Amino acid sequence: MVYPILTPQEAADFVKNGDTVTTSGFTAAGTPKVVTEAIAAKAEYEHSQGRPFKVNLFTGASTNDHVDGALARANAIAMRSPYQSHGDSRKRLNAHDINYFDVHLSEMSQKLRYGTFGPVNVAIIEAGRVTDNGEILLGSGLGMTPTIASMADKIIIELNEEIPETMEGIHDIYTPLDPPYRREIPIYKASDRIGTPLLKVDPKKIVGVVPTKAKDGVHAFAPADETTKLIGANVCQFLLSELRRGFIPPEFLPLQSGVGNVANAVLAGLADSPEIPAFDMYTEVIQDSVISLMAQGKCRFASTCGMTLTDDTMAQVHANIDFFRSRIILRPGEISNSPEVVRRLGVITMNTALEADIFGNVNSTHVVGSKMMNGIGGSGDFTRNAYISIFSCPSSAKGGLISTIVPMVSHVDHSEHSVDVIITEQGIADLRGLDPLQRANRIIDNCVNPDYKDLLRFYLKMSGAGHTPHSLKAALSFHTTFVEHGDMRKTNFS
Ligand code: 0RQ
Repeated sequence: MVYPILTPQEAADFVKNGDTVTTSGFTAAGTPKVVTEAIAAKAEYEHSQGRPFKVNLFTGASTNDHVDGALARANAIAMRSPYQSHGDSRKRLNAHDINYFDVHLSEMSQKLRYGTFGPVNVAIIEAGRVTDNGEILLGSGLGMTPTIASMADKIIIELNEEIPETMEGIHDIYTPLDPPYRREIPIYKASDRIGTPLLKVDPKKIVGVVPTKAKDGVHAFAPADETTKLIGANVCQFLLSELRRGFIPPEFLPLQSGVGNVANAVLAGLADSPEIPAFDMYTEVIQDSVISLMAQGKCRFASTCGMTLTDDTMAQVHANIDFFRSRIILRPGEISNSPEVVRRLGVITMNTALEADIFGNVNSTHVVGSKMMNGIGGSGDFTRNAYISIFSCPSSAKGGLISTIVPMVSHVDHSEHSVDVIITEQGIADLRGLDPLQRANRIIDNCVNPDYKDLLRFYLKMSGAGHTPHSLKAALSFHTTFVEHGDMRKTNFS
């Protein structure tokens, strides 16, 4: 190999204070595992010497403890975008130790290419193989890798022996031209391949290769509990009724599903619904449940940006790679989440809300209006362009102290115009074609936790006139009551 073999520390020496550092991967899948730890150690050393050291960190989506965790703990991040989900980075950005801004995942790569966020100094890319002419076999998540590889001044390769050669052929690397030269992205079904299996980079930019053998280390989800099982069953019941009345065609439509416990339970529910035919997924992340659905023949094909699989499930994929390579495509995030393709394919989208209001606006990101949870991720890319957009969540959180259905959301990520259906363990509110008052009544009747129904009915009655009736004084009373008394049930509108 023509590239120097480096220790993680030697690789970290290429990173300077103020640099913009970017990484491969999407969630923990395909994300670097050792160099960022060494950058964090370097930052801690520099800080101990009284010198500043922070980098801007841009990634495909959330990462892992080695990236967001280590760098946040070392207070080594100046600016961060887009989605993150690590407790340590969440603490830092809510304290403004990190300047965080949230961006739709599909837009991040093009915004970088347009120059919106300045130059890219370093790209750290996990690979299974790199050739002397700069051809790279990538890992289990793509994220923004093609864009950061083309923009970065320096590329550091984490050569991970856990990525088998047989993964070649699963990736589909494609970068659209930028305006005014952009053409359509020629995907007409989830399984269409439009790019190349290997990433080609300028070999002169590769400053070195760091050998590793670390697995993605994805945590298993909690087994579905009664509430998430009921949500899953309600989503399936809704899909089935749409199929029966012919609104979803008999061959079905591609599904997108978010990440997390609720999303996992929904997919498990699909497996248990014999009337729902085998389907394709056009999504950004596949979790263990999708691999089971494929093995059962229920999921025919999945187009995704990352395989966020536990190590055991990843081993199962590697052991049966011919089966899975013909059923999975790994795409860059701007393609897996492309609004153009989502709308063309008629994707049915299923995402999780933190809270929704009685008129159908959804907050996916901010706890009680101000604390960032994770970010909008790809939920906006899919929701806004869906054939049917579904949001689900338990009807209450924190043991009933919080109603997830509120008079007015404390932060808006998805406006009423983009939200078709809300589903909780209580039931289904199909909001399509309803005016705001009708929507409010349907959500209260079908989705609200019994502890909060009377309160919300009272709110609606007291709100008076207008197309979307609100009492501006009382609209955030659920939240202010929670902040003051720790229990939304104590809300008193009078
Ligand atoms: O807190 O962990 O302390 O118990 O929020 O809630 O119900 O376990 O749901 O894990 O699916 O996460 C919206 C955050 C939901 C996620 C969100 C508390 C609750 C719990 C988690 P604990 P659940 P999930 C694909 C698409 C945006 C991005 C997106 C998300 C914790 O789905 O980040 O959709 N979505 N991307 O107790 C205060 C409320 C609450 C609340 C729940 N109203 N107020 N706390 N919680 N509701 C992925 C990518 O883009 C990569």
